[in-house]
Amino acid sequence: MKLVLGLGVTGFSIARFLAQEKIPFKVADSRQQSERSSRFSEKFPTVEVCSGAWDISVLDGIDEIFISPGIAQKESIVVWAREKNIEITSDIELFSRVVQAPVVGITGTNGKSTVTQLLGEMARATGRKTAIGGNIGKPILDCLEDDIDLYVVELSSYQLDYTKRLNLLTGVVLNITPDHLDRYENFEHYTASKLSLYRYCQNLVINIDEALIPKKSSAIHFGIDMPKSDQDFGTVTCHGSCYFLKGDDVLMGVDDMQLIGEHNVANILAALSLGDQIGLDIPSMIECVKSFKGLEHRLEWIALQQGVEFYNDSKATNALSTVTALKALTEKHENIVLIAGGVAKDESHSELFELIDQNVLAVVLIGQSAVEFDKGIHQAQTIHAENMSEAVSLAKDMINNGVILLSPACASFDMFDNFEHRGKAFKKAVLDS
Ligand code: UMA
Ligand code: ADP
Repeated sequence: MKLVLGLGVTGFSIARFLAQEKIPFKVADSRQQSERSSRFSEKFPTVEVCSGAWDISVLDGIDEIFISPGIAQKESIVVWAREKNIEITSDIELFSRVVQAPVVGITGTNGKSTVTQLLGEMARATGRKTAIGGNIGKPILDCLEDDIDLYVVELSSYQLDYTKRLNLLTGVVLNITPDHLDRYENFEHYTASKLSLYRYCQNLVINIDEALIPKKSSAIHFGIDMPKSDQDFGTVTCHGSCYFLKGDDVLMGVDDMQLIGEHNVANILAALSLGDQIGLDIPSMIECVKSFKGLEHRLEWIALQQGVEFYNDSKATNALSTVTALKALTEKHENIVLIAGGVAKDESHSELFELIDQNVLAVVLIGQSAVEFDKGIHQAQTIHAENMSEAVSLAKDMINNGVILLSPACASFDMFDNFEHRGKAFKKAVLDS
């Protein structure tokens, strides 16, 4: 008998897969979620559902566990399963056991979803039937179809931690900076988790600017500077204009991309490198880059109202992503009001606070971290808001022209269901006001 742990979207996708394959299983979820459990029981009336605090007896007769990525390794159910030598498997590994078409894997601390979506769209533009899934939102088992030519899969470190076998045609670790340290003993463990992706790759794409990633001569390298070999991707600045390059060949001007910020230059270089490695043609990829507007909630332009532009960067759930957003916007704007705060990660905020003090007029603070953030910000004006509509209204009072940016540098679950909910609340507050 198999056990599915977690009744989120991953758990449902595993259950659908096992039911279709007629493999007997039961499910367990340690957080009381009557709505989800009853929805599950409606769909799978004969499957046993164990809800509530983990109980070791749930492991009786189990030979393999399929686990959701949100369940930490320190959870007692995982510890007991390991003591009993029960195999623990991710949905990613289950997918890799049955998938026929080539798979590309993308991980990293930041930029995963952007690169995954862009590469997927590039592959579609060249006529390949492409599935885009994984940590980006759609569980990869739900993407399985017979006639797919290519799977582009975003992989989180949580998913990699429960994966022992996987076959990737190519893959990339975009970057590694401290994140999710509540789930890891230390930064080295988190780094090792990210780097484990390369174990499964037949070909490699490597960010040459990322010191923590070992370089390999057989890989395609990308980085912000001039490429070092003909197969590598980079950029060059000439007479004040910057260009994307493959080797010495100019591909397009950086100003021709719709996305903003140097981080997105790196993301595009990563997607081009992966696409080139799997044989996508460069002109089609370039057309795709020129029209790619990015994903919702990632430095998403919302509106221009009376000289003020509004950007939604709700996906910025750590300090570095807000630093990145501020750097991208200060390239073009002098007046910035930032809305930030929520559940802060266990990380250093000193670079963020320094950048805020140098480049931001005022910060509207929301959520649990508001008081702590206020203590760290010295030059920029700070003000506290109880909810998103108050935050937007206070921000508008502080600026006549420039940018109002939601980029919280924090997780959202003190005030919202998730970052999408937070971003939508921001957009509603902007567009309703
Ligand atoms: N659960 C328990 N006990 C626990 C923890 C969770 O029973 O100790 C149960 C919850 O009650 C819930 C279920 O597990 O019913 C939730 O499982 P989950 O947290 O693994 O979430 P899913 O809904 O399956 O979504 C997961 C990813 N979530 C996480 O990794 C936390 C989604 O990434 C991903 O899109 C989805 O699978 C499809 O692959 C989200 C995410 O925040 C967006 N990812 C992190 C990130 O990007 O930083 C890694
Ligand atoms: P992920 O899926 O890894 O969370 P996203 O593509 O969703 O990444 O982007 C989330 C946020 O991370 C963006 O809003 C941006 O602020 C930041 N970001 C994106 N790409 C990069 C990058 N290459 N380097 C640093 N920060 C980035």
